[in-house]
Amino acid sequence: MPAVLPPLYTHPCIKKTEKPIMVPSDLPYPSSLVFNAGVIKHNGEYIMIFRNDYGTDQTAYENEGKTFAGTSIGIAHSKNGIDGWTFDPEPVLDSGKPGNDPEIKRFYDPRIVKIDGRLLLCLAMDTPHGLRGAIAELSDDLRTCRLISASVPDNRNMVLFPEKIGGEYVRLERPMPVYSRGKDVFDTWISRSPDLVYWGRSELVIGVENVPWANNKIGPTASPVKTERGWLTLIHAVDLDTSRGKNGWEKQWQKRYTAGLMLLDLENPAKVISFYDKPLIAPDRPVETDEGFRQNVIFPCGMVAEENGEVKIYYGASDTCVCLATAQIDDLLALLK
Ligand code: BMA
Repeated sequence: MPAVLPPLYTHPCIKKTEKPIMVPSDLPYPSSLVFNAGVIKHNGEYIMIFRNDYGTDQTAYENEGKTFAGTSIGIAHSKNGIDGWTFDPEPVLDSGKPGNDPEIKRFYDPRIVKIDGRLLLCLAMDTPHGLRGAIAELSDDLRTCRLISASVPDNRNMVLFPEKIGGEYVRLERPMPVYSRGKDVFDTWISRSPDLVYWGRSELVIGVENVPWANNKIGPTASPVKTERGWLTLIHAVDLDTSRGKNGWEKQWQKRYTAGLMLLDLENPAKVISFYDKPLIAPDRPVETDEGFRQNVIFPCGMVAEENGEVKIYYGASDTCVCLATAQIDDLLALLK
């Protein structure tokens, strides 16, 4: 893998909407960055659950070293999943709230599914003792969120399949085995659970070495979409290029985040049936490459299949705003021979 990777581009079957669909100034409470949002259809509307970092701005961050006061998880509603988003008045989770577990410093990167009528979330959690991946349940009125289980460190970037498979809950995840491998080389794994609490029978799904344009880490993104041929599954793929200079607000941001595509076996989703060997979505527009907090980042957390064969892919751009891309499911399947 060369140290400096060439420019990468989004596949033409992906149509990105012209502008971000949500930016920090849209929110009714303080927001510096709004990004990495899970989306689901629920009670006749689209529900977006997003990450909100608040408490600084670019000037204070760059010039005064003033970092974020916190990260919260907020909820927005839309009739068409594209525009007209309205917001619940308060975030549903905020680690700074009185009464919260002091061990949990922040929640982020929510992904949402509905299984047997229950709204289930995967969340990343930072604690002083390591990064943990959590499973939580959102109440039907979307007002409260109950933690069901959390992994040992270091594991996060989890995503649940949208239904039980063989009677079990199944999740993709990206553990971070730094100690044994000496550097960031993180792969995508799968685990299963009878009850969302006890997770096991873990298996490797795909390693970084299988993704030609990544040299750093790969992991889950949005909940997979079921098709007749298999689970249509996006991954995030990261390349690190130490020759990259200041890239966004941060002085030392040298990574690029893209999304890839694979098909997993319907009954045994540990099995990769097909993998598309080029990026599906890459940061290739100014909002993704030249503006924002961490440039060269696109990070999908939501994928909604429509009855007309379209899929909506919601992704964070530059860790700063929420963008939307669409594709025809048949076009995506055609990439997976
Ligand atoms: C990942 C997560 C994401 C973020 C990405 C790029 O490790 O923290 O929330 O979008 O890094 O900064």
